[in-house]
Amino acid sequence: MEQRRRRATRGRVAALATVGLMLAAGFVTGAAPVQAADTNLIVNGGFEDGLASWFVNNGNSSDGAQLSATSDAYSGANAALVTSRTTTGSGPMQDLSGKVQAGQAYTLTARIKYENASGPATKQFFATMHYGGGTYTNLLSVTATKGQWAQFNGTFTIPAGQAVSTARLFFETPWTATPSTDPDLHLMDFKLDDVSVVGAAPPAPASKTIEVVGKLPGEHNPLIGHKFGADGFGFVHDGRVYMYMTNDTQGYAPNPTTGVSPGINYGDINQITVISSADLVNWTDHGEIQVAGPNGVAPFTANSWAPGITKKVVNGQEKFFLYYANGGGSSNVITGASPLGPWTSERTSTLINGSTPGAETVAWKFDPAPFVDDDGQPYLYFGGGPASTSMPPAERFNNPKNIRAIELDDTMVATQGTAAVVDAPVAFEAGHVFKREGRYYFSYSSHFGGNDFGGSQQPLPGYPGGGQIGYLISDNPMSWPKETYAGVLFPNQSQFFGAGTGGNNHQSVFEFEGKYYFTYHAPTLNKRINGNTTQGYRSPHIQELAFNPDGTIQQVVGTYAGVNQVRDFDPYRVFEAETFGWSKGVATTKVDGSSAQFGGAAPNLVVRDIDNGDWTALSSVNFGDKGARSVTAKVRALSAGGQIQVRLDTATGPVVGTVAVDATVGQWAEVTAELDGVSGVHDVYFTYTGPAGVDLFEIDNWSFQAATLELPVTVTASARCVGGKVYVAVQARNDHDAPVGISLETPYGERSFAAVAPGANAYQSFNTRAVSVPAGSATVRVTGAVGGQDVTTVRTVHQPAGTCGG
Ligand SMILES: [Ca+2]
Ligand SMILES: [Ca+2]
Ligand SMILES: [Ca+2]
Repeated sequence: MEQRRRRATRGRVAALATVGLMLAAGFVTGAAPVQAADTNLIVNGGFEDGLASWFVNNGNSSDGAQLSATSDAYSGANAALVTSRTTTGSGPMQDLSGKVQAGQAYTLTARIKYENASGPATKQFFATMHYGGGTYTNLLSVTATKGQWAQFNGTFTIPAGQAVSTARLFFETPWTATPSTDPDLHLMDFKLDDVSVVGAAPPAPASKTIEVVGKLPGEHNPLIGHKFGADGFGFVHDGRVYMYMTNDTQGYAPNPTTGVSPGINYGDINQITVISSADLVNWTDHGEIQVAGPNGVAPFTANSWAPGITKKVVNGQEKFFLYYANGGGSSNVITGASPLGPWTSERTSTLINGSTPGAETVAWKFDPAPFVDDDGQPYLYFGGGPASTSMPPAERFNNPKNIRAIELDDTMVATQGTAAVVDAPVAFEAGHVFKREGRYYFSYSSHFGGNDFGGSQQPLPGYPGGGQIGYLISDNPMSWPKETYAGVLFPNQSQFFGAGTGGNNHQSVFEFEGKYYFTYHAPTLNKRINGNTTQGYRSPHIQELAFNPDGTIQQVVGTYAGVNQVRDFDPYRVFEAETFGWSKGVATTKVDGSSAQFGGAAPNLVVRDIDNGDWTALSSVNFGDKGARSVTAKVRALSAGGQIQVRLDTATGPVVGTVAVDATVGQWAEVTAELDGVSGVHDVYFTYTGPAGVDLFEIDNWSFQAATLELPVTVTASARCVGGKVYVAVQARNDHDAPVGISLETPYGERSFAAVAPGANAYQSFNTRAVSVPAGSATVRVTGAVGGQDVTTVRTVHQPAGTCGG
C-alpha cells in the first residue's frame, strides 16, 4: 500500500527531477537566489564527524542497509559508505524536520560515487525528501559514471502547501518494486560526501509561553500558571514543600495561529519538573531535571513519568532518591545530593522490570512511589494497567491485583524479597503510601473499565467509579488485602472543575507543619487556555486533608481556592525572581550558574518573555511596621526603555516604586528603586512596561531592603567642677513607646540601665578625678524592640571641655 502510494508520488515529481538534472549538468547558469539569512541545514555533511546525525532511511519496513565511514572521501578524511542495501530507497538519511519550510527554495549539493565492478557504466541517483507516511518527493538527480565522484547541484522549492512537520532527506537509486532481481543494477553500494542544503534559516521554535492568567489572583490552585505539571508528588524537606511532576509542558506545542496544541503525547516526556514553596502559595520554579533520553541522568531509560521521592541517610550521608516510570514497562531511580540535585544514576539498568520477583504479571510496571517507615525500612509501591485475562471478568474489574509493594534494600536503589499484591478495588495506577498515627494509608487511582478490565462490569457496592482516588488502611506496609479498603477519598476532578477536566489522576499526601495535604492534578490551566476543549495538559493542585476520629479520611473537595498560605513571604533577602504566586505572560528558562537563594548545587532560572503589560506577583508579603526602603532586581536588559512598577495588592494597585531597567543591553546588572509608603502585609505586583513588541528584559532575582529601624532617644553631655574635680554628666531620654536598655559610655567610666521607661532618663555623672579635661565624646547605646524586631541604636554625643578654677 505504501509502495503504491509512493509510486504515484514519483510520477508527479518527474518534472522537478528533470530540472534538477539540467542544473546538475550545468545547462542552467546563475546562482540560486541567496537570502540574507541563508544557512546550511545539514549537520556533518562532510562526514568528518563520522556518521553523526546520519542514519539509514527506514521509511518502509523493508528498507535497510549498512552505513559506515570510509576514508575514500571526495574531500576531507571521511565519506559515508552504504552497503547491503535491501531496497532502492536504502540510503543515508538526515532528519530536517523543523528546519525546512514550505514555500522556500533551497540549494542542494552533494558528491556521490559507485564503483561496483559488475555495476552498469552509468547510474542515476536521487536526493529525495520523505515527508512522512507515503509521501516522497525526488528533489534532485544526477547521473554518475562508475568510479567517479558525481555532483548533485541544484535548487528545489518545497510547495507552499506541503506539510513539513516530517522532512527527512535521503539519497537513493531509482525506485523499482523488486530490486533483488538485479542487485548489480539497483542495489549497488555507493559513497556520499559534502552534502549541503542551503536556504532560509530554520524557523524559531513556536512560543510555548502561556499568555493567559492561568492562576487567578487570590486563588491558590493550580499551583503555577506559567507551565504545566502532572502526577505531582509532595515532599517536605528543611521547611519547604517540593513538588516533583511529569513535565507535561515538554511536548506542548501551541499552534502560532490558533494557540491550540496537539493533544499530549506522553512519549515526548523525559524530564521531571520541580517547584518548591515555604508557604504553599508562592512557588519557586526550579526547572526540569533531564532524567531520561540520550542526554539524561539515566540514559538507559526513555521516559520519566509520575515521579516519587524520598530521602535516607546512606553511609552517613543524606541522599535523595527520585523514582520514576520509564514509560509503562519499567521503573527506575536516580540519586540527588539535595532535593534540587545534582543528580546521578547509581544504576545501569532499570530498577523495576519483568524480572522483579512477584511483579511478572503486572502489565504496567510503572508509577513507583517510595515510603520510608519510622524504623528506616524503605518500601516501593508500583504497578497498574490491565489485569490478567485468566481472571473472571467481575474479579478482573473489581480486584485486578495489578499493584505491588516491595521492600527496598539499604542502598535505596535495589529491591529485596518478593513483591506483594496490593488488592486495591478497581485499581488502575498511582499507588502511594503515607503513615499517620501508626497506621499505613495506601491511595491509588481507579480504572475506567472497558475490555481491559473484563468488559461491561459494575463495581461492587462502595467500590470506586472511573478515575477516582480510593484508599486502604493497614497495620502492615506489605499487607493490603481487599478488606483494608476504606473508600473514595477524592472523586474524579471533573466533578469540581467541569467540562474538559476529566481523565486520569495521580495523587500524593504529605504532612507539613502539623497539617496533612493532598496533591492531585487537573487540566485547569489547559482549560483556561482553550476552554472546555482541552488537550490533556495537566496542572498541579493541593487541598488540605482532614481525618475523622476513627482515622478515615474526609472526602476531599477540589477547589480553585486551594489551601491557606502557611506564612507570610519574607522580602528582606535575595530571592529568586522565578518565585511567584501569580503571573501573566511570562516564561522561565534555566541559565548557567547557581541559585543566589538556594546555593551552589541548585539550578538557577530567570523570568523571560517579559513584554509590555506582563507581570508577576507575590502573595502576602510582610514588610513589617517600618517597611521597605528600596527594592533591587538583578536584570538583563534586552531593549532600552524598560521599567518595573512595584504595586501593592493588585496589578493596577498604587505604584510605590519604579525601577528603571537602564543597564547596558545584554548584560546582567543590579538596578534599584526607592520605595515610598510600603509597610505591613501586601500582595506585591511587579508590572512590566516598555516598548511594545519586543522582549524587555530578563529577571534573575529580587531583594527588598528594610527601612533602617531606630530607637528614638534624646542625648546630652556636660562637664562641671565639683569639689575641685571635673565631673562629666551624660543623660539619655527614652523617646520610644516601650522600655529600652541604655548604656552610657565615657573615657571616665560606664553605666548601664536595664529598663528605662518611656519618657524616663538614664543619667550618670562620672568623676574624672582631674582638675581639667579636654573636649571629647560620649557614646549612648540603646537596645529595644521595634515591631517585634530587636534593634540597637548607637548615638555619639559631644562632651565639652571642663576645668576647675583658673
Ligand atoms: Ca568528507
Ligand atoms: Ca510575554
Ligand atoms: Ca533566578
